[in-house]
Amino acid sequence: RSLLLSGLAMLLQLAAPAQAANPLFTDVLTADPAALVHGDRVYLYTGHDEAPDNNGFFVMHDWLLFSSNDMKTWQRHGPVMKATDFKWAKGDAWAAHAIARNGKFYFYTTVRHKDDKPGFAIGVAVADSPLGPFKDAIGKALVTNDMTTQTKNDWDDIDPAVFIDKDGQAYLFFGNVVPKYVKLKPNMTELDGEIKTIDLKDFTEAAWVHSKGDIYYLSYACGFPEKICYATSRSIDGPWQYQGILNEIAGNSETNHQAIIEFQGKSYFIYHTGAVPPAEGRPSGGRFRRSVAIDPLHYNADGTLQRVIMTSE
Ligand code: FUB
Repeated sequence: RSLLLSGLAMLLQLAAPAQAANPLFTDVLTADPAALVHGDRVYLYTGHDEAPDNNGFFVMHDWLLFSSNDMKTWQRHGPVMKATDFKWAKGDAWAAHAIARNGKFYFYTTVRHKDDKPGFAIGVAVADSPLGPFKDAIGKALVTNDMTTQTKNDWDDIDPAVFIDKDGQAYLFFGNVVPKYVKLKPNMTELDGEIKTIDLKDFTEAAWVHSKGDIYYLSYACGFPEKICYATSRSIDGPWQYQGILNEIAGNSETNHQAIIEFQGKSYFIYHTGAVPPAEGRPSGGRFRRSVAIDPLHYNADGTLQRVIMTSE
């Protein structure tokens, strides 16, 4: 296909809203969803899997954005940022999370740090609009690997999830194997105090915190291959009570990664799956070729969550 035709096809895709069925998008591979409800729209930020078939690892350069006012029709906005926009990072646009504050939009990301600090780090970028473009807010990592933690795990600073509590205090949750959290200063770009670890059963990665009523929910990828588990607490500082599995292994992707939102009175569980069958002109899914899916989330009267089973719609 000529460059001109490819360019034209891309423009048409950006212009044409997609009608959602699971998985949401089949012509572009999306992973690690993070959704932001702002005004009357949902902004869905995703990672972008570009690994060819049978590749042995992730190939992820940038983050994509989709938005919707009904959770069915999705407008495509294209990439909002790439990992190397952080000058101190060398690539790997892994899981990210966007949040609104102070009339601005903060985008917390997982990226691989340049070789002076090997391993993953968390960056923070800022924009005046949820559509971006996002720019590095501080010119260095917000959380970086110093290899002095007890686990000596150079993936330990991944998968940021920010939560703003009712009193206005913001928290950054993150981690791989060992879940951690830390307060953020009101400017959202500096840590406030020490990083604490959390006692959570079977934690692998992909923390996400939300609240409903008086209950805090901490959902996360557990075990490997990953399921999504969750725990609840009456305080953001824990202790967290394990509540079980929320979503089973997602197709053949081996990882799973969730976002939980409430929009127009309904709750949604947004995650990724590798279960995209091959089709004409469409890449098949897999461990490093994932696709975002959305299903309704239902609460029981006692505040526990009903298990989410992937549907085809
Ligand atoms: O997409 C790369 C990594 O895989 C994410 O950071 C993890 O949560 C897992 O989904």
